[in-house]
Amino acid sequence: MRILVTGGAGFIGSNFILYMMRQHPQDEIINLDALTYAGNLENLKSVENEPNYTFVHGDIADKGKVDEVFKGGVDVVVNFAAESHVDRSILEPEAFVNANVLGTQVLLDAAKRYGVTKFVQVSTDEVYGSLGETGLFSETTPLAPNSPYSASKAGGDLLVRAYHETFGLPVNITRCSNNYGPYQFPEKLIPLMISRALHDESLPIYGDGLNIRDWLYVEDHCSAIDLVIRQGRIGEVYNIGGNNERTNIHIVQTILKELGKPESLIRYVEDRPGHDRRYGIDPTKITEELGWKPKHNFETGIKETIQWYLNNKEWWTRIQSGAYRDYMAKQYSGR
Ligand code: NAD
Ligand code: TDX
Repeated sequence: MRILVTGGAGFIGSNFILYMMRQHPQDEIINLDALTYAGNLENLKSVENEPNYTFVHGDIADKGKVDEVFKGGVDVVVNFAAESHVDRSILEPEAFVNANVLGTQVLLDAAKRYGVTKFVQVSTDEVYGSLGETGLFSETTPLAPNSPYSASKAGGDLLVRAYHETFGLPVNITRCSNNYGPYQFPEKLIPLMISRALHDESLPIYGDGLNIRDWLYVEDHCSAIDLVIRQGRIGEVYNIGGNNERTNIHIVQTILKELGKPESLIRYVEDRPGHDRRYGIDPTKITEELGWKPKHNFETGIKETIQWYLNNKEWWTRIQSGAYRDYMAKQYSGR
């Protein structure tokens, strides 16, 4: 099987490529990535010379480049490529529409023209909006995105649905909860707080810190996508989550405790505009239909992740370049 992985140099995409090359060494992987600020080929050093791995530098919204890749032969597409950070989408929404909506459409169109056995759209629980104190997101929960990021992901998802209904493209959409683990860019909650705490910098918590996210170790997300590629029923949506709801303040306190740093580093700052209160995934469908089960529990997964960031300081200090510092100044000025 020749699998086109888009966005394979990012956090989940690179974990996915490493996972797939371990699990299915007979498959070929083509990684198409634009190498935005979030893309880092260092994550894939261990496989870059493998004969069944190819990297192509390009934008999924670039028709010519996408055509070139499909001409080489593609059986399955797994679309991770996206602008992925909610705060950046509030500062500059345009890039999100280009990558997440237009980029998805260009890929779908190539998949339709060349023919594929499966197109998997890697989406997010954020397209469902926000939950109150009770209830969980199921696959039939109406889409109600609240940020430019989640709206652009929902736009991509709806195009995937339309290419299935209109053109019969064999698709699946997966909607996963918040991921954590190695290689996550230090703008996202967990690596941001680890890296700042290690430098004894203040830890900015938006609002009252009681917003809830449902956390899943990245490798468990990868195993779910692998199952969906092979066994997912055509045209279906699968929610992915491990029933690990935690408040943001709990996450930050856990990190401080593990690092032996004081809670006095915590700063409550102005809330994120449109901040979703709670996410929670009902994973019954993927569990019962495909037999998926997460392997990592949160308590050990978070400790392993903190240890990874401690062991790989060079990885994240190299990333904290000029562009990262400019973003941090914009995002947290006045907060
Ligand atoms: P990330 O920001 O770490 O990586 C995104 C990757 O996509 C980068 O390598 C970047 O260079 C690449 N990219 C961006 N725009 C591109 C374009 N136009 N063409 C080609 N490549 C492009 O993101 P992530 O956290 O790894 O998320 C991957 C996917 O999973 C996204 O689609 C995201 O919406 C989805 N998702 C993420 C989470 C999470 O918790 N991180 C949860 C659920 C779903
Ligand atoms: O400095 C911060 N302070 C803070 O309180 C940051 C960066 C975040 N937060 C809060 C906001 C959220 O409630 O922590 C929570 C998690 O924030 P993020 O790490 O930015 O993730 P989130 O907004 O939940 O979105 C993530 O999960 C779903 C990914 O970034 C998305 O790509 C994915 O779709």
